[in-house]
Amino acid sequence: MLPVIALVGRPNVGKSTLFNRLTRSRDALVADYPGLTRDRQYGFGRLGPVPYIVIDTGGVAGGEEGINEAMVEQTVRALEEADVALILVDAREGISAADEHVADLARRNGKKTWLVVNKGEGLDSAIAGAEFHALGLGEPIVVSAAHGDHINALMEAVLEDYEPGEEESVPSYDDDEHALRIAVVGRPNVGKSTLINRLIGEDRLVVYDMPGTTRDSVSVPFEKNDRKYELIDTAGIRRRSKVREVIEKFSIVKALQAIDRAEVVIAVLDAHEGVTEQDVSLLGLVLERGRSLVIVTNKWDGISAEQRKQVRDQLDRRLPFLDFAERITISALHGTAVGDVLPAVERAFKAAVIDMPTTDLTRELESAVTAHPPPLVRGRRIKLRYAHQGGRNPPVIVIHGNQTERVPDSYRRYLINHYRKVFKLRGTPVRLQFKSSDNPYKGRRNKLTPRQERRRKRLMKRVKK
Ligand SMILES: Nc1nc2c(ncn2[C@@H]2O[C@H](COP(=O)(O)OP(=O)(O)OP(=O)(O)O)[C@@H](O)[C@H]2O)c(=O)[nH]1
Ligand SMILES: [Mg+2]
Repeated sequence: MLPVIALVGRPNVGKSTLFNRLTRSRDALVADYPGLTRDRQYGFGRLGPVPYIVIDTGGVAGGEEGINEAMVEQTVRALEEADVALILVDAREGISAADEHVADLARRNGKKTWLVVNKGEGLDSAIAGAEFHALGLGEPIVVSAAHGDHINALMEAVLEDYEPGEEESVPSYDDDEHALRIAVVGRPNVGKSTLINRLIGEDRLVVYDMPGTTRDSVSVPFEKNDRKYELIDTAGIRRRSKVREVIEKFSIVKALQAIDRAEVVIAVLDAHEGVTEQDVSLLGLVLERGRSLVIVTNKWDGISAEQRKQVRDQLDRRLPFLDFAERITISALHGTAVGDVLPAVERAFKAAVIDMPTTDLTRELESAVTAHPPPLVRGRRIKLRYAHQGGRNPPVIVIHGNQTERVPDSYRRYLINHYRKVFKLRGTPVRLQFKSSDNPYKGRRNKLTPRQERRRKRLMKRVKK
């Protein structure tokens, strides 16, 4: 499971600025998707070898007088969900009553905490940090979220005890031995458990106990048509026999852990409720994590033709950034169209793990460019020369050329859509990366990546023993 890091602190200390920096690595490629909300409180991140989940708190008004009730509540909730808390304070303003209040909350929570002194650019760390010892939260670490100073060192310390992320091994589509991991996510009561029971088959009753904490999810292995699957259920179902009405507690963190583990995500919406704010942010996070996706709208029975049209319109309007995903309307209760779900999952997975030969990618680049050339920038035309595949699940297409940093978003989208059409990339996000060959030595450094650095350290340790 990914470590969960909460950013807490009084208003205006720079929590959101740090959040953006910590999630940027994952976020960078999301620019190609219009309509995706950027105002997030949860995010995936990875700066060094250990991937993580970050929670931003605040954005709630709290005045001079300290922090208000809503902030306290948000802080406490984030602390509960997190493994580690970063407590932010402001180097320029010194300790305030609100800082002491936050420190108190964190201490009471008992999780591992780090004291982060932000806005420290241009300051001497020892001097800037000194007064914050008084908070009793250990050694202050002075950083600048806005400028990026000491952020890597901070995260290295914070994540030291956690396992580096495994090299993601992407199975091939035809691998019969591989159990395809599917996360079923959605708000409480949208019908996730009913859908899961339907998918697995009526004859098999899903019996498992309530997971220990709200953060655990349960995995349900099953086989269908000679294919192995593992359903990751975030609903927290209880024994059906004992509890008819399932009471769920919605935990975004739990959904994120499941999304991280899965290869394909089934996002379940409720036709009666339409697309809610929570659905939009959860779906944005599926995209951010680069997972292939099937959108299932449940409870399609018993709603009028007019309501159906409304829900369809809402999907178009609110989720333009997910136009690549197949949409299925079902009734999990009656079983209507449930049979369409797994085939759509299969298609999404197939697209996500596709192999695209360099010759085909380059040929298609040429044909796209011929049909509709990239714009002139400062009198020079952007040149796109060749393309190759840079990753799978989701597919990454790397395009080499000149002035590629100037390719407008609209042109990126045009290229993505072209590739989508040609390679039938339905159901999966597609990422474009540009590499400029204006100066082949630019940005190349004789420096180990954090991963290599870590490996080197490990080896050295072993040698010394
Ligand atoms: N000088 C300096 N300013 C910073 C730094 N980090 C953030 N800021 C500024 O501080 C202000 C508040 O930053 P936010 O990231 O919105 O702070 P926040 O803690 O999320 O605030 P709330 O969500 O309202 O509680 C903004 O004007 C930022 O540009 C930094 O490292 N140095
Ligand atoms: Mg904020």
